[in-house]
Amino acid sequence: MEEKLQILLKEKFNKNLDNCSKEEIFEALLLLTKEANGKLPRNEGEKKLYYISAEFLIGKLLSNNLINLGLYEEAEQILRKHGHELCEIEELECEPSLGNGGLGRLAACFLDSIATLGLPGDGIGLNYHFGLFQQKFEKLKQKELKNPWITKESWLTKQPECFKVDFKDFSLNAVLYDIDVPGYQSGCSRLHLFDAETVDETIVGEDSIDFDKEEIKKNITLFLYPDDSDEAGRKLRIYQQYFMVSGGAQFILKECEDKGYDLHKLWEHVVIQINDTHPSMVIPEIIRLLLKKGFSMDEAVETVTKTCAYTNHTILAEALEKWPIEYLEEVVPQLIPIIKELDKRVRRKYKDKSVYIIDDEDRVHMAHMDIHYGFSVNGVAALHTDILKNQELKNFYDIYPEKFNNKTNGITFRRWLLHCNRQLSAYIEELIGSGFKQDASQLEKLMDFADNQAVFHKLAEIKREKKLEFKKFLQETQDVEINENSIMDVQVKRLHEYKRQQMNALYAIYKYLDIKAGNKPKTPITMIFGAKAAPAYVIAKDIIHLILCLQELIENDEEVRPYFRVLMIENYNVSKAAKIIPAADISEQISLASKEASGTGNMKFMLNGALTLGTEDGANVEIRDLVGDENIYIFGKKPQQVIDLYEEKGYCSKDIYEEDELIHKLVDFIVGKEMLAIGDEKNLKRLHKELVGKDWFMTLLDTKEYIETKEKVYQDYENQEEWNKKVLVNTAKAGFFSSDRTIEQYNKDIWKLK
Ligand code: Z57
Repeated sequence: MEEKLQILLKEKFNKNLDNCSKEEIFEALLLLTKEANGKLPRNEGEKKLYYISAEFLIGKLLSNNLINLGLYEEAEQILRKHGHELCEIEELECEPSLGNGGLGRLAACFLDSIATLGLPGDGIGLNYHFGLFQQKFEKLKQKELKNPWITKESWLTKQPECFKVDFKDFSLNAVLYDIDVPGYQSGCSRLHLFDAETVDETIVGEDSIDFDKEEIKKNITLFLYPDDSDEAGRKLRIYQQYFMVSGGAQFILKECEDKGYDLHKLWEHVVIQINDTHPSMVIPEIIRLLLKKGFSMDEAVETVTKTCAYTNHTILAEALEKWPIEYLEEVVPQLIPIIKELDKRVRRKYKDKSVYIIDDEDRVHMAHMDIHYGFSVNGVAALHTDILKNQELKNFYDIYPEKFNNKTNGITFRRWLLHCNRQLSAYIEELIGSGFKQDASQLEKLMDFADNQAVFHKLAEIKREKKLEFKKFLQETQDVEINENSIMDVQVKRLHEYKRQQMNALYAIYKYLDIKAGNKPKTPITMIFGAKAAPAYVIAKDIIHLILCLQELIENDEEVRPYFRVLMIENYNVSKAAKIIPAADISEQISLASKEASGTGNMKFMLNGALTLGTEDGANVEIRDLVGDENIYIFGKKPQQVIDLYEEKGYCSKDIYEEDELIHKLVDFIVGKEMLAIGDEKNLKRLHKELVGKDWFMTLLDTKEYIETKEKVYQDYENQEEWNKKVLVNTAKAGFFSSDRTIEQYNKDIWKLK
């Protein structure tokens, strides 16, 4: 490897390992890794999976590729010999921001597991030039900037194929950029990202994310989920989706035909996993293409239905896509007769209006199309699937009980343990051998040490080391100095009212006032937030403002600051997650019960030895079942209680606010004199009004119990022996949440690949 690196450096820059820059080493390593990826055998077989998704939040690739190729240690040693650190080189890589949050990151973990398990399967998505915006804080508010992540030398490899995609008024050529996905000591899968050559990056301003939404040819793959708060934005979303699925469908059929297979037996050679409803137009699109190839409508419908499977990731009504048929008519008129035919077939069979594809207001329910015309519907955690079956999609479950199944999410342990926590990984290996790297369930062997003081001690030492690393990172990047001896209490995830960052902020107010009243915590506490808000989501941005104001208040309060701090990390993303999570003691998973479909951050924290403080929601329920009540902190109203409150309209935040003195005080602090002296009155008052007058996600319902439980967690931390025992149990029981397990289940129940 050393020789190869030297040759590359010589060729490209006329330099060697001793006199080149970090940037040059990065480029040489990238080329070397790409070449190694290219030499891996592609996972192949009679039947192939296509995982279609609008998001693949793959994160930086250099280190993970090196780990999977088995080259990481060697690269590290060679660089060290010449005075360089691989972890510093890694910092130079731009993070591809091709996803928002959980759904996109899940797709990335899945690709890693698919490749690792040797399954024939690829991803299909879009190559957004600026991806998701980059977040800056300015005047205690979020500002959005573009994130140009594609550099001259990159992981993308342009492919020769090209597919014509027709829209109502024009056509575009869909070209493919591929990224190799090496499995862990295994073969290789691929991520295929469609792009258009007409895209023009110059229509976006320097430090902004504004652009002309009507100029589709120039903007189609500029941004992920551009602001969909107005009509032009929503139509652009349809353009993007159709561009992806039409390119994807043509690509899939071509690969199938090129291998000499009969499209009449498509389902024997192809399975398409539809990741949420964003790619749902692939169903009518494949039907359209098959009709053009001479299929009858009955044949085409049957073929598609046997080929497509749908994953649901949310029960939030606003996240279930319903496109006005007139929008579709203006963008992709060729799909309208097919969608109408699919709807007609449903109407012929079923009286129940709630299962129609086109509703009374002429909106197309994408999920309904997926359920009728796919062979599988899965939720992403046991609780979530139960809610789908018994409430949200009950009328569909009654018709198609055999289609419904659960696939509890998972995460790749290559990135979320082997890479982000090399120290913990090495120590685990010392204790139980290296088998857990291939078979995560072997982590269970750690239970043999559940009473071993020396092991607890070492785990605490590793945690402290990770806190120190994180401290150094924050010092260098955000110019703040945290206390490595404090409790790290972390909530990092997209900002959304249902995730209830505002409840955590109310706790911060509680703690601030409590310390002001003279009650100092024994161990100092650092509360860490990290979250991006959708640019058009007003209340989410107000919540960020609240947290930043609290940070400002406490940072300038000498009485409180030594004991309690609130810090918001700027531009939370995959790379930052990999630094924060191993340093965390407490994992905040406090969504309103029933609303978080699964969560995957919860799994990453558990694996890295943070204890969950959470509600009975999503995969938290399964974490609790695995670790037992004594190793997790669960609080709050239960899912069914919450569902009942919604159905009987039984929740009134105003009543709680009026009746509970403490809550009244905490909520009013948001618009009290201290906060108004720091923040923007308009934002703070709007948030206050929202909490008192509406509080759609029932923050005040659980606030009291949350405060009590969190106090208990901090108190328990003081008994380090007991605490570290819980930590050990959490890591030991995390094996179930390996995405290798998830993918094995997808394959066994849905894909049936060899
Ligand atoms: C997204 O990240 C998720 C659901 C969505 O409907 C959209 Br749009 C984006 C998340 C869920 O909120 C998480 O609970 C879940 O763990 C994740 O998808 C992966 O399934």
